[in-house]
Amino acid sequence: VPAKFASLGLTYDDVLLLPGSSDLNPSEIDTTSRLTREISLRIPLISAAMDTVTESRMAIAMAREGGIGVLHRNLSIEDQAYQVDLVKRTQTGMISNPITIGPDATLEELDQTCGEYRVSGLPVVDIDNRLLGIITNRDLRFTPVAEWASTKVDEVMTPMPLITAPVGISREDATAILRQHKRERLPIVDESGRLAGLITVKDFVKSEQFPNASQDADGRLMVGAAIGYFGDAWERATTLIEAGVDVLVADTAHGHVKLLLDMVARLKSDPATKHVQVIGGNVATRAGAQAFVDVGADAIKVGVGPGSICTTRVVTGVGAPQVTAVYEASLAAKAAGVPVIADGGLKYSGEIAKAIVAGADAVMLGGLLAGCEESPGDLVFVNGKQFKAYRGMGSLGAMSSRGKKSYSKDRYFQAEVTSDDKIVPEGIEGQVAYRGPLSAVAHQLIGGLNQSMFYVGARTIPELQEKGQFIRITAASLKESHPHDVQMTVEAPNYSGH
Ligand code: RVP
Repeated sequence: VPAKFASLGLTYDDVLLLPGSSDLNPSEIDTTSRLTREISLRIPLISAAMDTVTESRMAIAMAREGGIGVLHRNLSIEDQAYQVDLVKRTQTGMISNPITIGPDATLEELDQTCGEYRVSGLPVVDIDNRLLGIITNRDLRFTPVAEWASTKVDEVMTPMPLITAPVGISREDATAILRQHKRERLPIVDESGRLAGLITVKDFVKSEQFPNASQDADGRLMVGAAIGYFGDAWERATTLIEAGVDVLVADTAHGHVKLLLDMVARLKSDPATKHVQVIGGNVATRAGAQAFVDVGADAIKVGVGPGSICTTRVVTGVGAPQVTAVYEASLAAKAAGVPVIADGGLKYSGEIAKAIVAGADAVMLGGLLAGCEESPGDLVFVNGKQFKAYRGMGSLGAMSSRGKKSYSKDRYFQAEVTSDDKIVPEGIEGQVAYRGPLSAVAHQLIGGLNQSMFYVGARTIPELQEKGQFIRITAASLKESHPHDVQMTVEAPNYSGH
């Protein structure tokens, strides 16, 4: 019989990391870490699967920085798959199935498609995908906008013959051709004249600009997407896989549940799905983590109740303080070589290192990223200050049909509740300060982690996990840790009070 009282649970504010002897040069520090059994990231940050945090823009920005975004699932299967597609088409060495347009489309339709995919030109192909020409901003310049609805693409496109390249051309050769002919786009064409891909200058520039980017084997940005376990969950998972998702993330408040474990087991054994990485969760105990190890999960996500917008612990009385929960889960996961993700509850950059020392390989962030330019939702002005909305996926707003249909109620086991006044929320709706572009926010978070590693004397994340030692602290120490006995006059980019 397990003991009625487990031992004391600790969380981020209960501990500090002891400084360790260091013979490092800060520039040697490497934050590369494992996201799953098969995927590594240059920075161990994941944006949360929440409808005020991660849609395609955030996922693109996260992957460019070297982390990854998990697309939320409070939207239809098609819409979520479309978001995956938007990420997979961004910044690539070569786009293998470029967006194209037919010769009979109007310039108005062209303009719409270009806007939707944020591109400035498209290859023109016939029904058999044979390349007929290319149309870009430049070709549109001499047609007044008033005539766009009545002008066909093939009237103004630049027709074949174009400068093209054969399938399999190297990156260097492609760059040389683009440079020699001063072109921005190089269509890749097979022997029968069919369009097989597209290489653009913009993509090359982007890959130089984002040296840490998280890329798949074809050089495309990596992306994760949230799935459930209920109703059409299998269809969602397989549709996302078809769209090219790299990681499926079980997205539920309580993962230690048979239906979900069965789903992970099926995803990891079905020949059509088992190549995709699957993250199981959320759990907060060693037994919960062990259950996901046993069904073959590629990583385990930990966190029941630590989230800044979460009320699960007060509404249900269930949860476990996050540092202890991560440590307990890691005892099961590490023995099996499965990475652990600490999800929720991080308020400051210093807690990334605390999570890692407790046994995490990466952290998932909601509130710390919800204020970014790239998160969904508009800026709100309150008393001259800028904010962005941030809400729990278990909040009334996210689970009710207010606004639009909720697809993710099963995260809180309420899939079958149809009337809004019968919903039992486990989260709140709020707002966080606007923080500007993700690149600046990520810079501060990773800058903090680099300093943690230097102070502990760890060159790599595995070294940090091994060398890092906690000291338990008191409420008086916590007070000492924060600025005290002074009135703050200027907010720092990584600290605005507590
Ligand atoms: P935080 O980073 O502290 O804002 O927490 C984000 C995490 O909180 C999410 O990744 C998710 O696990 C959890 N969450 C999301 N919605 C809710 C809720 O409504 N209770 N909780």
